[in-house]
Amino acid sequence: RSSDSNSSSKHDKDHRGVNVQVILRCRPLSADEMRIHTPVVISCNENRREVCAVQTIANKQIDRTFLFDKVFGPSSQQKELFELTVSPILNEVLEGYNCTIFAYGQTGTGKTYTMEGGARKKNGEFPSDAGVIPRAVKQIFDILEAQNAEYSMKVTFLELYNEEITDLLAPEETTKFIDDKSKKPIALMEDGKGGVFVRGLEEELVTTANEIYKILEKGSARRHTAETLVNKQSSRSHSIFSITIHIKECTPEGEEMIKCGKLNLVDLAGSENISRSGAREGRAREAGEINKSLLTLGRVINSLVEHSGHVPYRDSKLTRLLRDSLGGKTKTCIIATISPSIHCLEETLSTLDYAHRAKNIKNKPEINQK
Ligand code: ADP
Ligand code: ZZD
Repeated sequence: RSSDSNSSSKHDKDHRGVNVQVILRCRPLSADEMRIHTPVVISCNENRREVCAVQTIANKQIDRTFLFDKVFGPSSQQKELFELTVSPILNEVLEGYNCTIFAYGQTGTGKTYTMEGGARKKNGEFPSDAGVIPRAVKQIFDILEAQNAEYSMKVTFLELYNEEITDLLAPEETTKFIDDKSKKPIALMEDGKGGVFVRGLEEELVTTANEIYKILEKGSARRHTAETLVNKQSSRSHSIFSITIHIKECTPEGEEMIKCGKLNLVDLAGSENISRSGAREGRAREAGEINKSLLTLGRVINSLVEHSGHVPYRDSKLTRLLRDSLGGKTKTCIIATISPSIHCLEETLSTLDYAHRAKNIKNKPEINQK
């Protein structure tokens, strides 16, 4: 067993940082893919945390194996992924850390299934295929209520498409018109402490899980309306849902203390236009499909793992927004999603390479305390 960052002492962590956690999830073949007997080229070994891709070139079989922090095979359930990877992160948020969970992968591999999951049931029941976001919301409230904690919570929900931020929670009247001038101006502002904030972004104070579900419903509806206006927007847009929690606590000396934790849940645009080396020239570029934010994310990851000095955070809105999650004070987890199908092999190898490289990013998490 290699020495993982989580086996090092607290002292070591302070000095060397904590690696970004990288989780790999492979979806099952769809019913259609099964019906036409689509060949499977991926095998997952959850116990060994390995994923193996089998590539046949000129009749030669080449196996490539990748090791991750956790691996979830095609039959993994939503609950299992949540309990093993997200639940521990929520405890850290409640201790006052900022944490970010990204979903990265080709369109159709399960990013949205993983982050959101199945739709809410009409009878108000919690869906068994609910994803990370609704489960995280439920668990945060369950814990806070069990602790009888004094807290306040606010959420934001935004979408980034073509370097433009849309506030999915903006009051109705400001987004009713497609006309740009009638849109509420949203701007990224430097906060003077090396961070950025989104000026004009709606922050909703919430007190129950149900309120958040209603907000997600509102935000989702808006996102889906936009989707019909801009063809296939969703696969090219990034969405960020954030929850900020302030918890009041008393020290053993009876002093009052405020801990503040933030959870960012990020569903990235489909990675299919980004090649292993970064930019994909040719077809995607000609089609104007280069996603500046996704490209810059790749370049930021590269420069962080290669320690190449300048990190190009400022080159895109996504990397400006999530700067602290990439080499900063936030704890970060990337869930990379892949398909088992032979037809996706090239993109799958690209995702496996990308995700595997991201394991080398180190952050320096700090508790926010006042
Ligand atoms: P993406 O967001 O990456 O484009 P989706 O989340 O829309 O992909 O997933 C594509 C399809 O595959 C959906 O029909 C989804 O329900 C299904 N799917 C994805 N991952 C899984 C999984 N782990 N188990 C079962 N079905 C899945
Ligand atoms: N993936 C589903 C949304 C869809 O695209 O319809 S599931 C969860 C996180 C972020 C946004 C939406 C949701 C989702 C939902 C479903 C239907 C209406 C609103 C929101 C959801 C699922 C279970 C519990 C809460 C929210």
